[in-house]
Order: sequence, then C-alpha cells, then structure tokens
Amino acid sequence: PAPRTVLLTGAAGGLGTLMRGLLPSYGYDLRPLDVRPLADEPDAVTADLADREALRKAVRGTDAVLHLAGISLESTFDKILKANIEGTYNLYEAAREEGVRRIVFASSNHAVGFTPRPQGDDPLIPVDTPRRPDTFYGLSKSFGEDLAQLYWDKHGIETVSVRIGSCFPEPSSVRMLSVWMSPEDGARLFHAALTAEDVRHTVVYGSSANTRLWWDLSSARALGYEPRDDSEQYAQKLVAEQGELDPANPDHAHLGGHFCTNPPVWPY
Ligand code: NAI
Ligand code: 15L
Repeated sequence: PAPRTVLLTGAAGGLGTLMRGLLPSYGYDLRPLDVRPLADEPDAVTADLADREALRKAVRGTDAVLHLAGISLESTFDKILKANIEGTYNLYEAAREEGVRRIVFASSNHAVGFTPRPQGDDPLIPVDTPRRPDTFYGLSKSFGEDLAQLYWDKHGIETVSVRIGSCFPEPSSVRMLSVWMSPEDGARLFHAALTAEDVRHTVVYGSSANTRLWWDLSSARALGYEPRDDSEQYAQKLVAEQGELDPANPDHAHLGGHFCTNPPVWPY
C-alpha cells in the first residue's frame, strides 16, 4: 500500500516548510520533526537527530520518512559529523528498529559538486558519475547515499536519494537556471519517491525540466516523476543582471558552483 503517515524531518526548514504546504494534497499525513520548535504545528516533534530515543518514538507507526533535517550548508567537520553523518545513521537505525521500510533522503548536488559542468554539446551528467564532494557538507551527503545502500543490502530498507539542485520558490542566480527545482516539482518528485515500487536504493537528481539542465533526470522519471516547470522563464532577467556563466571563472566551472570555491557557511 502507498505510504500515508510520513515522518518529515527538517520540517521547520525552507524545504520542510514548502513541503508541509504541498504534500498534504497528495494525501499524506505528515508528522513534522525538527530541532527548532514549530509553534504552528500542534503534532510536531521537537527533537535533535542526536536523540536516538526520540527518533525511535518519532518513526514508530509511520509508513515512510522524508529526511530533510541536517546542516544544509558548509560547516566545520565536527558539526557536520554530528548532525548529518551521525544524525542520518541514528535515523536509519530508528527506522530499522521500528520496521519502517522506505526513506527518501535529501542528498545534494554537492555530493558530486566538483564534477565539471557540461558546456556546449557535452552530455548530461549521469547519476552514476563518480562522487566528487565539494565540501564537508557534500561529503556528508555522499556518506548518506552509501548508508542508504548499506541499509538496503543488509536490512531491506529502501531509499530514494534525491540529489537536490536548488529548491526555492524562484531561481536567484544564472547557475540556478540549470539546477533549479520548483517547489511543486519537488513535491511531485518526493511523492514519486515515496510511492514508486521496488526502488531498492535509487539515486536521482532533483530538478525541474530546465532548458539549461546539467544532469540526467531519467532515473527520476523512471520513478514516475514528470516535472512540469522550467526555469527558463526567469532567464532573461537573471542573465541581464548577472551575465552568462563564464567558463574562465572558477565559481562557474563545476556543478557545485561557488560551493567549490567559497561555500556559504551554516550560521549556527
Ligand atoms: P534548512 O537549513 O532550511 O533546513 C534544515 C532543517 O534541519 C532546519 O530546520 C534545522 O533546524 C533542521 N536541523 C538541522 N540540524 C538538525 C538536527 N541535528 N536535528 C534535527 N533537525 C535539525 O535547509 P533546506 O534548504 O530546507 O534543506 C533541507 C534538506 O535538503 C537538507 O538536508 C539539505 O541539505 C537538502 N538540500 C536542500 C537543497 C535546497 O535547494 N533547499 C539543495 C540540496 C539539498
Ligand atoms: C544545497 O545543497 C543547499 O542546501 C541549498 O541551500 C542550495 O545552496 C543548493 O545546494 C544549491 O546548490 O544551490
């Protein structure tokens, strides 16, 4: 049966807030969790991913987890280790102990961020391109994908790892024209990832059907995902403001963009 009750970790974050708005219309009953309290959600669980008992209780009785919680930018290795690496391990252990069989993991393009971006007629980047993290943050997403594979092979827990590009209401840079995922397409993709059958551990890129797309969406489409949006409607304005990407500029050379050169740092 299709999952109904879904634990949403990172529910207070940007993407979590967007998904709290969009996913209920697909029939999900979301159980929000975040280390930051969610005042407007009476059923929200306030817990840190370090709290194994709280995680075990939070996953109990759910059909699936949409795992968005964690540090979403670059930080010190110690902080990334605690929140993203140990935190994701704690979540998978809780799922194993409580018999939850499906996790959708918010991976990131920064797991492969040092991959040169396609230019001209170069082929799209396939999902099995070697991982080339651009930050400790990207490294933690690479770890999460390996953890997901281990829990499939060893424990039969299925995961779709979604290497999200940039999921915000609108793209705000020329790079984002290539990697943007509209929130509505994000909800479509997470819905497909939660419901597709026999996914084992599948890695997909998460973006809209952008004219300037850099990577191959075929593994996402194989889940039943049909993106409807294209960032090109924002191109004229962004290119007028910022210019086209410059092949000689190191900030523009790789999939991960400025994360490769000067990554934004987690402020907490
Ligand atoms: P965000 O930073 O707005 O939200 C992350 C949430 O996780 C925050 O509410 C934070 O309080 C919570 N969190 C952090 N550490 C925690 C811990 N130890 N225990 C419990 N909760 C904790 O990030 P955003 O943009 O919403 O991203 C969500 C997820 O998607 C992240 O895992 C991020 O790495 C991933 N992602 C997001 C992209 C995007 O375009 N928004 C792109 C690629 C990946
Ligand atoms: C990410 O992984 C970040 O979480 C998000 O804030 C964006 O910066 C995105 O990548 C991006 O590559 O634009």
